[in-house]
Amino acid sequence: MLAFRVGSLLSAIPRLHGGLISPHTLPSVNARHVSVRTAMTASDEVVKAQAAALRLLADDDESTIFDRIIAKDIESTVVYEDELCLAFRDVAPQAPTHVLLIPKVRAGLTQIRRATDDHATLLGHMMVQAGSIGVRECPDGFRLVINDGAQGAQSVYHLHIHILGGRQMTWPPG
Ligand code: TR5
Repeated sequence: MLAFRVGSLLSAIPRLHGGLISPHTLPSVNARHVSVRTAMTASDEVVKAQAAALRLLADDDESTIFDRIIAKDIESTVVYEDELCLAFRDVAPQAPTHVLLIPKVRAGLTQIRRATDDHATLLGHMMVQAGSIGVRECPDGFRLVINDGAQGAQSVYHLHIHILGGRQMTWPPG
């Protein structure tokens, strides 16, 4: 039942593209917000709808240090923030620029391997933002990394994209 409701909502959400859209293209769950719609962009509205939908997804795993960073209980150097995601500087940088981009609502995404179709809009949004942050911080190029599991050297079980740059990256990675 829950999966059906969330799936229906997400399939009704238009793709993120940043332009203005008609209120009629938005999910009916937002009907009571009609009065503020005219002042909002499509991405504002879609991002809010996606954040609400993500909050309905199960997330039974233990919270992590990133929840405390999101809640601002622990200080971090934030470089980007919106309704869906937060980017902050890694405390132990592996390159001159090392930013972590995380979803504000984990929604079961302890690891990228747990991604489902319900996360597709969030993950697309995060990739777009990772590219924007990367080019802003490292105009000469950068690397995006997602570690998964023990052999992937994952240490924090809240999905995050590493944005690394500011020096020549080598290949293959270690
Ligand atoms: O190893 P994975 O891919 O899981 O990456 C986790 C990243 O979180 C590492 O690069 C850590 O350096 C980073 N990390 C861990 C903590 C932390 C952090 N970045 C910013 N601020 C942090 N605080 C306050 N505490 C951490 N334990």
